Parts: sequence; C-alpha cells; structure tokens
Amino acid sequence: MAPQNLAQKIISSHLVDGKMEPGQEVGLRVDRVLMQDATGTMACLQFEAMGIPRVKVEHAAIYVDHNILQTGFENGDDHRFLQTFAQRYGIYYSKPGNGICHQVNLERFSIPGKLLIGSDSHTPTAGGAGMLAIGVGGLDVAVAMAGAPFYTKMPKVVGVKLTGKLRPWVTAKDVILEMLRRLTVKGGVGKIFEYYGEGIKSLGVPQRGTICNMGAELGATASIFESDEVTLDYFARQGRADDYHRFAADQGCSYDEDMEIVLDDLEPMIALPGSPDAVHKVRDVQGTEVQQVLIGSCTNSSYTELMTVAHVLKGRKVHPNVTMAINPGSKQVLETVTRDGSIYNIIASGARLLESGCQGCIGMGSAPGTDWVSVRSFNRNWPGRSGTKDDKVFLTSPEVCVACAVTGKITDPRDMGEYPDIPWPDKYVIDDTGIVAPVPASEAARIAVIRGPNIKPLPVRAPMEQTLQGEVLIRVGDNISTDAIMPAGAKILPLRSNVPAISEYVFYWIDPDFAKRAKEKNGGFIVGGENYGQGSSREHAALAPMYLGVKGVIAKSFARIHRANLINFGIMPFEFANSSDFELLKQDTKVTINNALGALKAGNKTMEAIADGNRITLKVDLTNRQRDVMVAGGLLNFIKSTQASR
Ligand code: MIC
Ligand code: SF4
Repeated sequence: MAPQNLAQKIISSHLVDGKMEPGQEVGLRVDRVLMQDATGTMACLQFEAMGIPRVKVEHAAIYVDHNILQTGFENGDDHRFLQTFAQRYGIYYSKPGNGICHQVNLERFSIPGKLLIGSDSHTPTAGGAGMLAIGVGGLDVAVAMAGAPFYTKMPKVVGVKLTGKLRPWVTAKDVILEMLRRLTVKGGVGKIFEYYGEGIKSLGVPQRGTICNMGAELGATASIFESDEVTLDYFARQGRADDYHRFAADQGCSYDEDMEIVLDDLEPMIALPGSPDAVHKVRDVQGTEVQQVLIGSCTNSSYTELMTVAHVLKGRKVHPNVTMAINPGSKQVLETVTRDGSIYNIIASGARLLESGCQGCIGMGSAPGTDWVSVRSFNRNWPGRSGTKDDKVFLTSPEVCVACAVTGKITDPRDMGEYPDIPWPDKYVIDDTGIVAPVPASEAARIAVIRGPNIKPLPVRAPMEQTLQGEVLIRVGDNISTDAIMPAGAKILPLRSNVPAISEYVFYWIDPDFAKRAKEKNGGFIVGGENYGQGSSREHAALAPMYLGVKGVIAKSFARIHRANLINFGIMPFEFANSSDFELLKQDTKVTINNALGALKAGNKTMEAIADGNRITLKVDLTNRQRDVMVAGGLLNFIKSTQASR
C-alpha cells in the first residue's frame, strides 16, 4: 500500500462505504461524538425519534456551554432534559460551568487516531491531539449515535509544513490568522489541513488545538497534527498517559496540495471587523482606541494563555476606558490558574472574570456598546454576532488582547517588554466533578427524561413534491454566515429547542420581515452568492427555513456543513450553472421547477427553473444516497423508511 498521511490513515481505517478519491462520497464508521447544548437538544430529539435504546458509539458526550445565561426557565429546562437524556441513553454530561466543549474534550476525552464528529463547527480542535474531528449538523450526530456511518465528500488533504520557531509574543493564533490571510474564509472548503515539520515540536497540544480550531473559519473539513512526545507530555499532565499512542504519517507520504509557513517570519496579526479573513499585521493598525477586550472562547482559553495574560497583568491595571472580561475555557483551566495563585493578578488588574463557557463569543452577554472597538481572542466576527448591530469586533491572540487592555489602544505586544515564558503545570488539576457519567444500561430504564415546556416536538418535512414552486423570498450576497441566516445571542439562542418560536428570527438582522413574508407566501426560495452558509454547524439555519416552507436555496456555492444540513432537512441545495443568472433571481421573482421529483429520482445532474419567464439551469450535485434523502423529505424520514423496510 502507498504511504499514507494522517487523514488518509484514519479515513481508510474507518471506511465502510465509497472510495477514497477526493470529491467522492465516503461513509465512515464513527468512534466518538460530541454535542453541545445549543445543537444538542435537537440531536437528542432526533436520536429519540429513531427509537434506539442506547448510543452505539464508543463514547458520546454533551456539554452545556452555550446556553448558560438562564435569563428564563428555558435554559434550565434544557439542561435538565439533556442531563436526564444523557444518563438514560449512555452519554457523558458536562455541566454548565465545566467548560467549553472543545476545551474539555481536548483535556479529558481526546484520543489520537480516532474519528470524532461533533455538532459544533469547531469540533476539529481535537485535531491538536491527533484526532480526525469533524463538525457536522446535529442530525448527523444523532444518526451516528444510532450506529450508522457518517457520510461526507472525501476531502483533499493539504500538507502544511511548519518550519522554524515562533518568536516571542507571536503565537499559534498568528499561524492560523496567516492561513486565513492567504486562503480566505472559503479557501479550505473540501479540504483537510495536516500540519507537519520540525515547527510543530514547539507547539503544545492546546496551541495545536488553536490552529485546528480556527481551520473552521477556512471552511475546512478538519485540521490535524500527529501525536508525538508533545502529545504524550500533555496527556501525562492530564493523568491520561494511558490514552496516548504514537500516531504518525507514513514515511514518504504525500499530499494533494502543499503549503509552507516559516514560523520565524510571522508577526502578531489581527482580523479587522466583519470577517475572520480580513487579516493585517497589528503594527499596521496600532493606535486605534479600544473600549472592550474579551479573552476566551474555544480558540484561545487554555492554561498557558490565561497564565500569560495573568503574567502581563501582574502589577498593571486595565486602562480606565476599557472594560476587559475573561472567560476561561474550562473549570480545569480556572482551577489550575487559581491553584497557582495567578488568578490574583487578573482580579487585581480590574478585569472581569466570567465563568467558563462560550459567553460573549456567541453574543451571550458582553455585547459591545455603540461604536465600541472590541478586541477579542475569539474566532468569529461576522456583523452582529456580538449581539450589537454595526459592531466593530477585531480578532487576535490573547497576547495582543492583554496589551490592548492595558494601553487602551491596539498595541503590538512586542512593545510590552519581555515575553513571559510560561512552563506547563506539573499536573493540571484533575477533578471531573463537572462531568456526570451515564448510568449502566441495565439501570437506564429507571431514569425518566424530563422535558420542560420550551422543548417542542421536532418538525418534519413531507416527502419531496413533484413540482417546486414559489417566490424568491430573499436574495443575499457572498459569504453569508449561518449567524446571518439564524442569529444567536441572548434573546434568540434560548429558543433552540423550540423551532416554531426560533423561526420568527430567520434573517432577522438582514430583513426582520423575512419570517412573516415566508409564511404569507407559503414558503419559496432563498438565493445566495458564494460560500452560502459559512460558519457554524447550527442546523437551525436549515431547520427553521424548512419550517417556514423554504423548498430550495439557489446559490453560487455552499459551505460544507450548511449544505449537508440543507439536505438533511429536505431543502434542495441548487447551484447556478451560470453564475450571472444570479442577477435574474431578485426578491419576489416567481420560480417553478417542474418535475423536480422525477429529475431527482432519475439522477439528473441539472434541473431547469423557470423564473419570471427566463430559463435558468441549476446544478444538482447530489450522490445517490443524498437523492434518496431528498426524495424522502430529509434524513430522519429516510432513516425511518429504511428502518421500516428492514
Ligand atoms: C458558533 O460558534 O457559531 C457556535 C455557536 O458554536 C455554533 C454552534 C451553534 O450555533 O450552536 C458552531 O460553531 O457550530
Ligand atoms: Fe462556543 Fe464560540 Fe467556540 Fe462556538 S466558537 S463553541 S460559541 S466558544
């Protein structure tokens, strides 16, 4: 057999269907799954609808980290549902306050060489510990928990050679910001990034995790590092040396594409408001006054980062015009920094210490004031995501963040003196109090699953119609994120378990009348530009439009997870054969696609739409399996029909 890279090794050892040729669909056996609260209630309801008594993967975990504000009964009810559901069906439950799913997963449950899928787009963070970890929609997780394979297109594997060593104050965040600068937010679609070379030796597992985490912003399927002595060291300090094994690429393996980054050449970088790929050198934008600094998120809230921040803050104060808040990635991080005494420097500086969780990253608190410049160590800054319309959110490393907090303006941290070289802790504090184990299968029947009134039944689409007909309900431009389609934030996120209620907010920031119009017109079509649906895995960006009667999205191109979610919920993802036809499909244009059902069944690669008298060719790039799913009206219907016919 030809020498294989890491991605090929994991994919070939998990392959149950299809051929490993880039672009072909592959079916993969899933070892482990991860869910979080904002996508997890739906995934659990979907799993329940399949009637399987116990999860069939080797490890499943659900983390409460997004919806933890508890401004009404909704979040608490969801937490209770998830905990009882988890105990009953064989899932580990991580309580609110225990940390962000990706950080806790890296610390406590990552295993090199395993295949993990998770209902959150930053699941690839676990690639920092040698896992092939892929972000997917909740329904894909539910199906995997039922023991079925996960299907995706075989990605291209890009080898990224890291040479040299990062200079002081330059960090892993700068590596991934450099990738975004070079490749943009759509440069990673259909690709896995595999980092190798002597440069990886100086990056710890959490730093590798930072790089893999923000590969999601490239649109990548996953990112991965080998497991080596650095990984072993991390696992040993986690008290999990037994979970380690060496997992390396074969000597002489090759990649579909190659890149190189010379670490010594990098400088502190920052993404300007609006998009994670608007990357510049900090030096080029320094001096801008800052009103808010936030440190945390699944990208950058490990022990080393918090310790570095604490060290910089020692004997210093947060600038009078700046409000600074920190949300540690996990209880373990917070506990270890507290044990070491460094938490004192953070509190004494005047920074606000928040609990471990997603917090301001998803607009759950910490929304900036009008015209504030907000500098964050997060991974996403699409307009409005912070919870404030017309926000100005910059993304950068914790090192740049803390420099800004102290000086009150965008500052290159190399102006802050000597770089604090933080050693790893001898041992992290190991205390899994925040993780509730499932009860043994033999006792599971005694656990009653508790449902509050916020948890509404799952809406299901009817099978595919013969003819698809309706008006264009909205036309949007390129790189529309799932945050734009289905916003989050403190008002909307608590409604994730209630599709009728959350549907009222589809496209809320772009066009608050969208939901009303969609209902009045009995559904219709959405028209989009390139990379439609970039960003999160939230299937509500498909599920809620489906509930409003949307039958198809016609776009120039799609982001991977959102495209899969559209198919899972029976919404046709059409691509323009000729992208200039985009101009013909304005809001209110009447669209008819005759014999859509027949064309789907016949395997046609195109369909013709009649749009106010114009004929437009639409590409239908679906595998046979996806066609069957579409005909059934979505994946849940499809699975149920295959279960019934067995
Ligand atoms: C995000 O960062 O956008 C989220 C919130 O974590 C989402 C998941 C969700 O919307 O529930 C993601 O990244 O998939
Ligand atoms: Fe949470 Fe933000 Fe990470 Fe999403 S990107 S999982 S909201 S911390």
